[in-house]
Amino acid sequence: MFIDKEAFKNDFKKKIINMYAEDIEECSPSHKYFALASLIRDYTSENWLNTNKKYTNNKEKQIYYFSMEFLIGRLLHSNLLNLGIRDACKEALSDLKIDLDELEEIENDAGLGNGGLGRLAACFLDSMASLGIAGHGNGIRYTYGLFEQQIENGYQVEVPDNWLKEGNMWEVRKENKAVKVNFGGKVMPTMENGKLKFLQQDCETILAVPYDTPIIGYDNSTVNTLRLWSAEPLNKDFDFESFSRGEYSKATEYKTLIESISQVLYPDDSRQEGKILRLKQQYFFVSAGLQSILRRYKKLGEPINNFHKYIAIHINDTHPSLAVAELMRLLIDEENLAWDEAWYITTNTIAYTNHTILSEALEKWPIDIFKTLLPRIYMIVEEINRRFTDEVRERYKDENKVNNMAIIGNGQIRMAHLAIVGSHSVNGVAKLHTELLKYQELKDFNEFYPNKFNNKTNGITHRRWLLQANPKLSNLINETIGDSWIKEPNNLILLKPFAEDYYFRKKFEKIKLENKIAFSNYAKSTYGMDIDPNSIFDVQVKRLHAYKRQILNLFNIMDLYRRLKENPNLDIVPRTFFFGAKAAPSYYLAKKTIKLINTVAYKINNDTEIHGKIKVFFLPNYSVSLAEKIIPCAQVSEQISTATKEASGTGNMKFMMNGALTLATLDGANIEIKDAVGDENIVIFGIRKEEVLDYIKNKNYNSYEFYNNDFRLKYILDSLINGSLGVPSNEFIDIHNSLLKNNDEFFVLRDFSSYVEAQNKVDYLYRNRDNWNRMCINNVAHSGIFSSDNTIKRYYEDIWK
Ligand code: 26W
Repeated sequence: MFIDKEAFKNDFKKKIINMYAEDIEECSPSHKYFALASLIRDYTSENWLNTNKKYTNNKEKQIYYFSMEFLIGRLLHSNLLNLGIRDACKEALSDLKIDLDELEEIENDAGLGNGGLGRLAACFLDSMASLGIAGHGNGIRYTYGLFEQQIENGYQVEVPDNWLKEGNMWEVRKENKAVKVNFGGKVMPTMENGKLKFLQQDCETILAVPYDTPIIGYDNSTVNTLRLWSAEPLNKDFDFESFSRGEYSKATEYKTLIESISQVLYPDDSRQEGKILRLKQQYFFVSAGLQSILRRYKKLGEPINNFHKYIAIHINDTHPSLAVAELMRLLIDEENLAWDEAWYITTNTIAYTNHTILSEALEKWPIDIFKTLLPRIYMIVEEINRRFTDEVRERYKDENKVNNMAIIGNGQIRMAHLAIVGSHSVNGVAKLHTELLKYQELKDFNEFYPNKFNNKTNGITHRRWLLQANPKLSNLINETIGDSWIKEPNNLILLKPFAEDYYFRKKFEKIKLENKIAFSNYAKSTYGMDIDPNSIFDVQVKRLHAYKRQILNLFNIMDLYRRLKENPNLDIVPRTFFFGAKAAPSYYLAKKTIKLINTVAYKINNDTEIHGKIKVFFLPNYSVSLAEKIIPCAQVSEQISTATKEASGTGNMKFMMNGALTLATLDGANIEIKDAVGDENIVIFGIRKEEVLDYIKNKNYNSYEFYNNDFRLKYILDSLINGSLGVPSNEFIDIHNSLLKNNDEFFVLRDFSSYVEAQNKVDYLYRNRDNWNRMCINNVAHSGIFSSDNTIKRYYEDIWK
């Protein structure tokens, strides 16, 4: 898109007057941000309309990505970049004495996700639009996103994330596109024109109102749509009669109850409790999404039997698996299709991605809850299950197998099984993960459906994670190899020869330092942290979870600290360790881990004896926009999960793309990163999948052995409970227990020694700074294959097309 500077300035001034009746001189920075965002949305409206028209006129196949989470972060910067007008805007605003970077900082993050799964959905939206693929998001417009994390006295405190408080300029409320969603009631079989029909009676009907956000492609005039649904009462804001009687809280009770459906994102990935509201959320957005897709489809004038030829629905983990049953319901009850026809369409429309093998994250719903809330859907799931188990029984004559594979079993509905049976493709998110699904976790299903399973290694949008987050490095790349990599990320490989160029290495090093200085200044002014920009920046930012092993990182730090105390002249390269992580509010051990990190950080950072050689910082409220700040200045990327536990990881890709060295176990996509960059450009440690699986199978791991035989571990674990950390001695007893009495589920003690060695190797490698830079440049050069553009092309070719 082209903008004329003077015209833009006029538009902007007018916008401010129109929105706020203010002159630009008296207008607050926040109003300036909103006016700018609103103006940019105006600029995209025509392309948005045209994209939709084009899709309809060409009857292009539409892809709908169903996800409970879209962790998109901020949009102003990326929208300006994708429109190709950021430089022009920046100049024009600077004429008006406005700093664009400052305005961009005002935007609230759309934090509608927990972690990798939600961020992946956001990267996919960017890639689909940028590749000109007709792909759209379908999800929930949570009034509150993932909680805001504050740290008080070292503990995580959760504060509601009221991200919409000041408004959201990107979204458009489409009341005319609202649909109804039914809960509860009972199902009445009746005969209608000689056909059996299932009427839903006495149900509670609520209104789903869509809010659409434009998803702007990079330099291609494509504008796709992220449609997020909000729950509202059908026909009354509040009960006027109750209000007149003076029963004020009763008058609004109903409204509040309905609205609670889209009130808040469940920040809970640690355990599966009785979360009826979460089931409601799932049905709510799945049903609303499918109804609106069906309505649009019918306008094409194609027969319903061709639905799957024009529509692909992708379900992001099991959370939207109700789509299988809801699409069946719509096709049978509303479109009058027979079961077999409806089943053919449904299974050819839906595809499913699995994101975890951790059993506690595989959703299961108690039958009674499910049946009460969704009686008609339950009938359909029962029928799907009956037909499916008949087939399994027929094939294997083995009741054990039937029970293991059934969709309904042990009083529960297994959402993963529903998703597998109801879709034509099931994919894992990295090679190892897919192997584990095919040959371990979902082995029976892979045997039953030999062609359904496939791998699609995750990716990240290089436009946000390099072009936007690291402008200095992007400029250097542009100067060196041109800017073709922005559309063809694989072209980053053209940088490889420059790893051998001394002057290039120096320039690269300088940019890393500048990024580190910029972050240090930011951290000083925002958190009061004193950071030495010349130390190595060693970063672990991700959800807090035992399998991700923040504890292992911390144990090395505690060991290093012990060594420094014994010998203050110990020769190490100064290092700053950064942590950033939110813990699910109900995940007790994760929260204790945050307290432990902060406790150790306090002790180390205030000990003058070690001359500031190491420092530890916990960055509060890790989010997309914080990731954009810390990743470009990171030098060591901590990817240290227990082998087999991290499905893929995507932070690992973001770090390599910004020239950090990966310190990793052979888990998830780390393996593919290692294969891409070569053994000489990565530091690998820890036990491999075989050993992990052996331990689990033979139940012969004993963490006490490591505790008893390694004085370092003994020292560290004892210090957790002997008061030497300066907190009451029972503060960390449960972490201690998890590692010893409960036998260390994630093999932290087993991998400790290997990890310390790997960390020493990092220190050693860094001393040859020139060669270190060479390794880092190689990482950037090989990162293009991890662009989500590549991932999306594979989804498109193998699954959606
Ligand atoms: C119980 C509901 C539930 C379960 C798990 C909600 C949310 C989750 C997670 C937060 C899911 C998640 O983010 N998984 C991550 O997905 C990424 C994208 O595929 C992978 O890279 C990560 O390895 C995986 O942990």
